[in-house]
Amino acid sequence: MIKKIVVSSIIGIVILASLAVALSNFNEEPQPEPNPEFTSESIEDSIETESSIQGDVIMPTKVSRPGCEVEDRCYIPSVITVERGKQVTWVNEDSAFHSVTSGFYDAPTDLFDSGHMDPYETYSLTFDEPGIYDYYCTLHPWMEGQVIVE
Ligand SMILES: [Cu+2]
Repeated sequence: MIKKIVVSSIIGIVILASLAVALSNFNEEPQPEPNPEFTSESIEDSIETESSIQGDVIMPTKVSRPGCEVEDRCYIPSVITVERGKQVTWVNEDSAFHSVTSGFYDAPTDLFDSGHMDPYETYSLTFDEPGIYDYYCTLHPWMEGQVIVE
């Protein structure tokens, strides 16, 4: 009985597979040559999709080495102002880990901590209380930012 079921399901798979091959051949034949313009457009589209992860603050590339703090570009923007109750989303666009951690490296405030964020990971926070919220990266002490909640 079990053998029969196995055999019949194998036959079923073979039939499905040959159907799929036949169908794909059928689809392939009438298709015209790919339009080069269309192809490049769709490549552009996919690139756009990858870099269009929604974020209010970006951790750009190469901030894992000191230097970004000179022009205040470790988080972009380094200061963001939002209305109370609004959400702020950070995106790690670097290839290294980073964090969004409240306070300063030598004076953390324990209000929030993203933990280590992987490349292209996002972290979102909603700020209900007006105030000035300093934050930094636990891995790179020179990375500092600020959220101003009005
Ligand atoms: Cu960092």
